[in-house]
Amino acid sequence: MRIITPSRFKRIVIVSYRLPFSIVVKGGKKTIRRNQGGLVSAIAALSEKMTDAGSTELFKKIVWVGKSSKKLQTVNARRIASAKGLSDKPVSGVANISNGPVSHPYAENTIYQLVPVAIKRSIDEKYYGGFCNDCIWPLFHYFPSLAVHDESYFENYIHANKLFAEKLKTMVRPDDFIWVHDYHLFLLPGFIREAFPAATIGFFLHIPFPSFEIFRIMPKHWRNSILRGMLGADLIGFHTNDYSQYFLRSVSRLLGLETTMNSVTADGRFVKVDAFPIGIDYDKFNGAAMNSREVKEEEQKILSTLQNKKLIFSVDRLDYTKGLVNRIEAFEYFLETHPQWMEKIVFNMVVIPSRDSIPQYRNMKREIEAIVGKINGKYATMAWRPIIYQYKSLSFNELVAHYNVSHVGLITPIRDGMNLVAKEYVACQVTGKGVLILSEMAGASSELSEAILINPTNKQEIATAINKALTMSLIHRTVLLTRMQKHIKNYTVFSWAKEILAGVEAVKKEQEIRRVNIMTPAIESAIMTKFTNASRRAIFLDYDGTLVPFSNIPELATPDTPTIKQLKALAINPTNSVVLISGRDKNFLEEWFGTLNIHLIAEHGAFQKSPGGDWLCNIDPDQSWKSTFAPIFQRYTDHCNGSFIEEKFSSLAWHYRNSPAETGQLYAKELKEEIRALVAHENKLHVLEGNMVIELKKTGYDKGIAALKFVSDHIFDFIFAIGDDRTDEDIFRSLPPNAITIKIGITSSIAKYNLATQNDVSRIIERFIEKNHSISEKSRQNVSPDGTAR
Ligand code: GDG
Repeated sequence: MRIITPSRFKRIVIVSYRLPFSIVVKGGKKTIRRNQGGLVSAIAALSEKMTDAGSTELFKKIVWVGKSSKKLQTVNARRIASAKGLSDKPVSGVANISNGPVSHPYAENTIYQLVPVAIKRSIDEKYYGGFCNDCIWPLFHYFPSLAVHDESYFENYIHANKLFAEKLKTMVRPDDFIWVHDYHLFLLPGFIREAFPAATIGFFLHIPFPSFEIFRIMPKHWRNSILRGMLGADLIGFHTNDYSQYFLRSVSRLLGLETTMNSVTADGRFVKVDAFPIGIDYDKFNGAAMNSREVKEEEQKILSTLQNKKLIFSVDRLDYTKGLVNRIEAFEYFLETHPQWMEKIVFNMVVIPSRDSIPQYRNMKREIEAIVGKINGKYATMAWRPIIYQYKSLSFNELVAHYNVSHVGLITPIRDGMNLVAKEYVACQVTGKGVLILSEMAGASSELSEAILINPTNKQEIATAINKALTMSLIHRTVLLTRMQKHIKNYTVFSWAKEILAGVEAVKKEQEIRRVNIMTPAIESAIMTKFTNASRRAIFLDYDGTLVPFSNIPELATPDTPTIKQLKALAINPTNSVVLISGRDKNFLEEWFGTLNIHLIAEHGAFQKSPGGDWLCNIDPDQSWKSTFAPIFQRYTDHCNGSFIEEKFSSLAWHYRNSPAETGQLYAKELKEEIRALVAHENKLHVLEGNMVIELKKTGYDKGIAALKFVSDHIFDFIFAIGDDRTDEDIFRSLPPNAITIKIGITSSIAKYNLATQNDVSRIIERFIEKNHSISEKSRQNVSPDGTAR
C-alpha cells in the first residue's frame, strides 16, 4: 500500500486513559519512568524513529492527554532537574510548567506536551476500576460471566469521558489530528464531534471488538452510546478484520445504519472502519538481539542456569485473559504424555505484576503459585526444576535475551486484541531459531499463520505443539521464522501509524466529496426567488420517500388528498412542468395521478406519459429473461424472512425492507453478486440497488436518462429535482449543472442540498404554490384590460 505523508495536520493529540510515564520514587529520589504496554511502546517508537520527512515533524512534538496522577503533579511543581532522552530506563526530565500542560523531553529531540486530566478517585474507581476493568474488559474478551453491569459504573464512565472532552475543548486546534485510544474512551469521539463538528478524529481499539451476540449483552443504552460515541470519529481502527466486521455488524443491527465492508454513514458523515494491525519496532528488537552487548550478557546468565536444557518462555501481564493456568496445566500434561523430555526441558514463565490489589487477581496469583508449586513438587529432581516462575517485570535487555535464547515461545492467551509479545519473540530469533506456539484467539494469529496455532484451552493440542516445536528440524524452523520475520519487518509500528494517518486523511477527502449540504432557510429563500424569476420550470418529484413516507408495505403507501391537491395546484400554472418520476409501475401511477395535469415517468423511465396523453414504452418488450431470474429471486425470498418480490413490466425487484437489517443486507449483497455474475456477459440487463431493494432491469434507461431527455426536449430556466433513493442519484447526476437537486435525508449524495426529512417536502411544494399565486397576480397586473402585455 502506498503511504501518503500526511499534510493536513499540524499536530497529533493522543488521548489515552494513562499518560505515557509515571513517577518512580526510589531511595527518596523521584524519577520519571516510561510506562510498559503496547500503546506507549508504539508511540515512543514512532517519536524516536519516524524517518519520513512529513511524519518526523509531526511526531517530534506530541501532545498527550491522559489521566493525571497526584505524584505527577507534585513532581511538576518541584521542577525535577534535567537529564537526557528517555527510553526504557528510568530517567528524570524537565517539567517546565507546573500548572496545566507540561512539556517533557521524552526522547531525544522529541517534546511531549503532557496534558493531565484530573479525575477524582471516587469517580475513577467506578469509571476505570468498575466500568473499564469489571465490565468492558471481561465482556470484550469473551468472559461475559465476569462482567459486572452496574448502572453507577456507566454513569461514571460517561462522567470521566466528559472530563476528557472538557480538557480537550480548552486546547484543540482545527489542524489537530485527535487520536483517541482504547476502551476507556469509547464515548469521547462523540463528545468531541459535538463540540467541534469539523474536527479530525481517529479512534483505535487495542482490545478485541466482540461478536454481536456478546456485545448485545450490555444494556441497550450502554451499547448504543458506545457505538454512537465511536462513530464520532472519522476513522475507527481495529487490529483485525474480524473485529471491524463485528463492530459494523453491531452498528447495523443495533443502530440500523447501513454499512459497507469498511464504512458506515452516521448522521450524514462518512466514517471509515478498517483493520490496522499494530506492528512493532522490528529493528529495535532484532538489532538488540543481534548486536547488544548487554543482551549477550543477559543471555549468558540464562544459559548458565540452563545447562543445555531446552527452554520454553512466556511473558504476560497477570490477567485471566492470558490463559496462564491453562498454559501451566498444558505444560504438566506435556510432561505426563512426553516423559522423554523429563529433565531436558524448562518452562520459564514470567508474569508481570498487574492489578494485584484486586481480590480476583490476587486469587489468580495464588492459584498460579499453587499449581506451579504442585508441578515442581511432583516432577522436580535434584538437578531439575521444570517450571521457573517469576512474578516481576523484566528490563528490555532481559526481555530480548529471554526471547532469543528460548527454543519455544509459548503464547496462549484465551483472548488478546493483538499480542505484541508474539511479534517481539519472532523479531528476536537471531541465534536459537525458536518456534512460536500461538493462540488462535490472539489477533496476532491472523498475521502469524506460520506459528503453530493452538486452541489455548486444549491441553492436548498445546502438549502436541510443544513436542512438535522441540523436534522440528532447523530448516523447517528457519523457513517459518523467515516468513514471519519478513512480515513483521515489513509492517512495523511505523507503517501502522502512517496508515492510520493516511487513512484519516483519505476519509477527510472522501467526506468533502460526499459532503452533506443541509438546506438552510437562506438557501430555501434563494430557491424560491429563482422559482419566481423563471419563466419555464421543470419540477421532478420522486414518489416513495419523497411525496409519501417510505412504507414497509408499498401497496399501503398511497398519496393522501392534500398531496394530490398540492400537485394539482402546482401544475395549474402552465409555466410549470411537474414530473412525477418513480420506480413504481405505470398502473399504480395511472390509478392515482392519471387524471392530473402532470407528466408521469414509471418504472425508472421504462414508461412515460404526458398530461392527457397515452403511456409510451421506452424499452424492448421482451420478457423471456424473467424465467431465468425469477427462481433465483424466489430462493432469496424463501431464505430471507420478510423479503418479497415485485414484478414489473421492465424489471424484477427484490425488496428486503421488512427483513432484519443485517440479514437483509447480507442477502442483498449475495443476490446482487449472483445476478451480476449472470448478467456480466450480456448488455440487456442491469442490476440496480435502491433503498432496501435490488432490482434487475433492462438496460438503456434509468431515471437519469429519462430526466435528461425531458429537459432536453424543452427549454427550462428553472430545473428542480427532489428524491430520497439511490436511483434518484441518477437524476441528480444527469441534470445540467444549474439544476437545483435535493436529497432527502442527511446522507451523502451528489445532490446539491440535503433536506432533513420527507416531512419538509410538502412545505417546499407549498411555497412553490404560494409563489405561483404571486406570479399569476403579477402577470395579471402586467396585462392591460384588453389582454395585451403592458
Ligand atoms: C493491549 C492489548 C495489544 C510487557 N512486560 C514487559 C514488557 N512488556 C511489553 C511487551 C510488549 C507490551 O509490553 C505488551 O504488549 P501486549 O500486546 O501484551 O499489550 P498490552 O499493552 O497488554 O495491551 C493487546 C496491545 O494493547 C497493543 O495494541 O496487543 O492485545 O491487550 O511490548 O514487550 N517490556 C519490558 N519488560 C517487561 O517486563 N521491557
